[in-house]
Amino acid sequence: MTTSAALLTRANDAGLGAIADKVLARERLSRDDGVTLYRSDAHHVIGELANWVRERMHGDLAYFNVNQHINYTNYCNKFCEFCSFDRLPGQDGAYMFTPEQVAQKITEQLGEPVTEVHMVAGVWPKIPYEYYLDILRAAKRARPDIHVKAFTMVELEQIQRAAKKPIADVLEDLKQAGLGSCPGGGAEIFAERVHQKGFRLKINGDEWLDLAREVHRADLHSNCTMLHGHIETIEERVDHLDRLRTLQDETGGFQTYIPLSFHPENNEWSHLPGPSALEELREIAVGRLMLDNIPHIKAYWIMLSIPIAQLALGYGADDVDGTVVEEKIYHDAGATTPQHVQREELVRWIRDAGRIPVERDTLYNVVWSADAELAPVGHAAPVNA
Ligand code: V47
Repeated sequence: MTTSAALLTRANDAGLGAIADKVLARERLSRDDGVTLYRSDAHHVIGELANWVRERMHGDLAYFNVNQHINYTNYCNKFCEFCSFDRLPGQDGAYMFTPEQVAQKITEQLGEPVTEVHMVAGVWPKIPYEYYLDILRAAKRARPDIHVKAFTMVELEQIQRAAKKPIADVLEDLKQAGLGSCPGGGAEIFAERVHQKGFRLKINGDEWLDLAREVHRADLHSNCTMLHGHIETIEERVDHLDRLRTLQDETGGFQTYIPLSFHPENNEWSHLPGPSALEELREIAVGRLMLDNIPHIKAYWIMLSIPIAQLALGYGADDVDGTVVEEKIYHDAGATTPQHVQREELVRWIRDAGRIPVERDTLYNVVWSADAELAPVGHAAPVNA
């Protein structure tokens, strides 16, 4: 770790001295500070500040998991401009897995030490309520000890419509059927201007946050995301982060924040370039600095590429997601990363990045650790907030 004096000098030289003072004193950054961080071109100083916080919280530990993604349908009626994954039933490439097919996908991986299945998909109003319960039950039947992390807030809104009952009852049913936690997608950018321009048929920011609150009230953890690098302004990004932070103060239910880099192929926003590598790293860093109450920042390697995810472990991230197996949302949008890596490869990349690999389960209990003293197996991952 750099000394605080050296870091302060560099931050002062970059015009970020006041922010660095706050970071070192563990003070909360304001919205204006967030705007300053985005406007500054001192990428590496911002990265160093975020790394300082990351090491204060997690030392050199870097988390990964052995997981499997299942995108159970690409039927969708939301027509989001940034999306390359959605199809209408009958359209070329449209699909919807039966509960048996979901079980089959999980059974195919029984030889791998998978601890989590991550299920997200499009939204289709004709899907009956029972289907959602059935795919959860099918997953648990296929692998009873697996943690099912499923359904973004956007899917939950549709599931509640299908159920025609209060969200608290729906969440109770889903838990009974096997739901263990919720992923962080569908948040995009909370600002109403962007919602209207890019994804107006989908729930808006307030609705996403209200549903996340209900999820946390139902004693479920969830993740949170921000889709960046398209038509949003810096102020809208800061607004998004601040609203996540405010809800987290209230509920404490978010485990991980994942900045999602916009991928521009095969969608309505293909004319936009998408974020550069430096912008992706800055997004990780600003997330770490602004979200002082969210324990983990994930560099989702599928989206970032392996080299950028490795760099991100020095820019504020402490997690790289998992082995994944099969991914459609980013690959339909032009991602060129592999869809599957072996557990051992993740371990090697993390070591190459100078960090200590720790395999976690979805709720950040340590499954395996390269340093049993710093992160003992069977215990919750250490966080020094
Ligand atoms: O909700 C869609 C985004 C999300 C594009 O919780 C796009 O651990 C970029 O939720 N370019 C789904 N992004 C992915 C998701 C997720 C991924 C990894 C980990 C976790 C977690 C959650 O992907 C969608 C949307 O925000 N998305 N299209 C695109 N063209």
